[in-house]
Amino acid sequence: MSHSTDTLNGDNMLTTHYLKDYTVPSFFIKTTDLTFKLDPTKTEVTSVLTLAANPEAPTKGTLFLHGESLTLKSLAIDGKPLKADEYVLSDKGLTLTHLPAAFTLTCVTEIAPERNSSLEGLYKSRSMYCTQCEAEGFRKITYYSDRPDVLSEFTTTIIANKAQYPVLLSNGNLIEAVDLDGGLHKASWHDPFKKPAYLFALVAGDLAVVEDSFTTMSAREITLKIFVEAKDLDKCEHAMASLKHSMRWDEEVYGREYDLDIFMIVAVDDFNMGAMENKGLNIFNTSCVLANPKTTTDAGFARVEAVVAHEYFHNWSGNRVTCRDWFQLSLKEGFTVFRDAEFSADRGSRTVKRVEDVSVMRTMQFAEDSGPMAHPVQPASYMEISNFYTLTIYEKGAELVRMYHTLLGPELFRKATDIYFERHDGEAATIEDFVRAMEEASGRDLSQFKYWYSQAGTPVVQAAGDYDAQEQTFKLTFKQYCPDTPEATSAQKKPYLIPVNVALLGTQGPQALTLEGQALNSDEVVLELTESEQTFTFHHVASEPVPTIFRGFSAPVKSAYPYKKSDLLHIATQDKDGFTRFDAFQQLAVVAIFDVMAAMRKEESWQVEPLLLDGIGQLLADENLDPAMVALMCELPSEAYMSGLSTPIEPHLLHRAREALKGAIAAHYVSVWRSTYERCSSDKAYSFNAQDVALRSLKNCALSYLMAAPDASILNTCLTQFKHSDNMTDEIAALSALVKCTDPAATSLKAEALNTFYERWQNEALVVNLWLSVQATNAEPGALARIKALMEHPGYDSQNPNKIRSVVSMFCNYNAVNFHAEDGSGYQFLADQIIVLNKQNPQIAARLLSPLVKWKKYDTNRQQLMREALERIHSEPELSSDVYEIVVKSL
Ligand code: B3K
Ligand code: ZN
Repeated sequence: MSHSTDTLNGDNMLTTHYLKDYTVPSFFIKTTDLTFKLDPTKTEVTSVLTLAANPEAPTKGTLFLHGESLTLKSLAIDGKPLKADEYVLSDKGLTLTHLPAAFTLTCVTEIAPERNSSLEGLYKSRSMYCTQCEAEGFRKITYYSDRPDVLSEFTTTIIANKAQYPVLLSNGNLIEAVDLDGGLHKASWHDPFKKPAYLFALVAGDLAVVEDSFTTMSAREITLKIFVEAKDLDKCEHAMASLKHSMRWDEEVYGREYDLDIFMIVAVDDFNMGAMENKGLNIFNTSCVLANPKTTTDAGFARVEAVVAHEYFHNWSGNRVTCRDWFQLSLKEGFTVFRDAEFSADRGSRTVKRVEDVSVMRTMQFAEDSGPMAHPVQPASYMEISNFYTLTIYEKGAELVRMYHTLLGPELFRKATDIYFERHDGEAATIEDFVRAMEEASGRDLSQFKYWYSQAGTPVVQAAGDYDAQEQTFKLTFKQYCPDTPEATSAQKKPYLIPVNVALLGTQGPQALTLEGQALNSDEVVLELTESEQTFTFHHVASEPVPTIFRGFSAPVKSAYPYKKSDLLHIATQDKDGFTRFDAFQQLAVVAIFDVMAAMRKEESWQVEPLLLDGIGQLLADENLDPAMVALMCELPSEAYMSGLSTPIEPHLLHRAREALKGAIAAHYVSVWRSTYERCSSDKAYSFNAQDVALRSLKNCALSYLMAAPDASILNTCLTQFKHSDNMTDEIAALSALVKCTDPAATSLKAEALNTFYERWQNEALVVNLWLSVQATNAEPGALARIKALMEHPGYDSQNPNKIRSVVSMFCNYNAVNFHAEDGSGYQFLADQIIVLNKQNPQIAARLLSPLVKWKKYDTNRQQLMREALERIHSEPELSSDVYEIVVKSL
């Protein structure tokens, strides 16, 4: 029985699904036997399901099977064909009634992979077939209980032309491979682990393979294979190494061993997101698996390592223990992001990784959490589940898991994950099951913590300090509230349990702490804030301290403390923790940018905040600091980050102020930037390791400052780096610095460099994407015309999500001055793109909406224009549920 509500969108009925309406499945599917006869327009899918009634289901004898865009050829129960009046077909699926308690259902459907441009279900990417089933793509393959709490044992047989598709893959182990008549061949795969349909995968193509092996902690030998197009064989080494590191790490840190005898990764060009954790057969966007120093940046290498790890870790957090329903999505995604973040932190620089992740939270997740699409980590309802693969589910979800780690400590946290994995192995679990494991391991009652899952919005914590020299006490008072969000007003929200990691900084760094009369063995303490307002008292504080709060971003909140600018510089230079230093320095830089904006608004003269200048000078002078940290701290807060702190957002003023400040800092320290650049340059061959990455990042930071105030010799340095680097990190950094350079002397050099680069890399799709992005984010006037021209360029492909992201998405999200042009041309352009993509690929269309969704944060003129763009999309006749949901919630 469904209690969901329906909304009419043109002729389309759209359903809202509610968490509170969950009902158990009426039948279980014990085995699923699939046979695919592959054909671009007429793929025949035969499914044989053995079904058994669920004794706990309230309704008996009725079964609904999801199915969309399918042609039903035949249907039989226990071998007996069904007549058309013995079932009910709709555009959402198939209903069978009067069913026995156990039976076999045989169903033949026909699908057209070549016409499937949604990249969901079975589709063609160039010359290969592949699948994407999460969340609800399997229903585009055959009629099925396409819900994650129906777990089945799958056997898959694939039949295809052998010359065109020599490689045929599915989940599990290969059980048979034979040649057939007529140039065909067939392969059968069996997956012994029960799984929901969203983890099903099939691949067929002419693929080359890199093979390796891994010996598990119980001495089992696992075959590892990465399948790519032959031309990409030289780009697999890093992913393979990352996979082996991930496998070892999950054994060592979580005690989790791989289970099948083979683990496969396939790279595909056309993919809606990064990658997919299908059991034993992960499918990856080429951008998240291929890496080679010549074609891939350091950021690309890091992404490959993180995504390979993320998908591999899903084998336990997602596959062995899956989700009961999609309201539990963060159970697998938040947890797995936390796992991959810790892995990356262990492999490279922990501080850099934390700074990057917190920037994503503060810049992007906070924006989502304060807009019309704000939703709890465990949403209460959705229309289109594809719209809920969000920063809130993933990144905020990971922060929640991190808070357990902070509150429980590493040992109890590990005890809890052991309980969770062992208790729910082979099951579909809920977020409540996860919390229960945390409670049992720690003996704590975590009921207040659960508000983090049910309340949307970013809590605000205001802190104030009070030093009493007489008593030698320091009182820290915190007040918390959470702003209104679509599902609840601020007044309706309950206070959160918030871990606040605190240290008190004296002149010599963090001090030993005595809290509420009790001496602590540490100079850092995690306070637990549980009330709307709460005070903590530290004793034996000899002199007035500078407190640091939310060290390491111990909770995903917006925090405020009335620091003086000099306090911020003191923390930035004296704290022992890299993240805390970064955080303080960034706050100082934010104030400095706002100061310039204020002066510019009044058309007054301004000067660079002296403490910021002093701080940068100190950072660049101290050669003992980690160069990566120096680079991160010297990089001014991005326009996107600053936008989140402004109401209304003033894109042009912000851009002008930030660029002017950067130019002034550049000019003040020219010779220091120059020597920093020289100090970080080296002739060593490229290697992806934390130390070398750090040096490259500081070198390229220096280059970008130098190019903000260039002379002929600097332009020359930049060109030399562009032409003679042995790696893409340095090559693209030089190209990007040149393209961004506003000096007239750079104008002709830019065009030439862009041409040279394209000529050189035109056959490397991923490198062409970098080339497209550099141009899409070029803030010079006239960007829209350049974007339109780029979209006509042979290097563009309007069907490929990576190209769309590199141009349209980069322009609309990271070229604010042009996208937010006062005449609304940027908004009209985006609306046009979304309208086209709505039909072609609804998931990509919906993702592109995010810059428009933020319309309320701009001035009234822009609000009006952005709203008009949204309304135009809204009035389109056949809106997908993906686009419809976001547009309606935003208006
Ligand atoms: N689980 C997939 C995401 C699927 C998105 C479907 N729209 C990748 C990941 O998070 O690992
Ligand atoms: Zn994931």
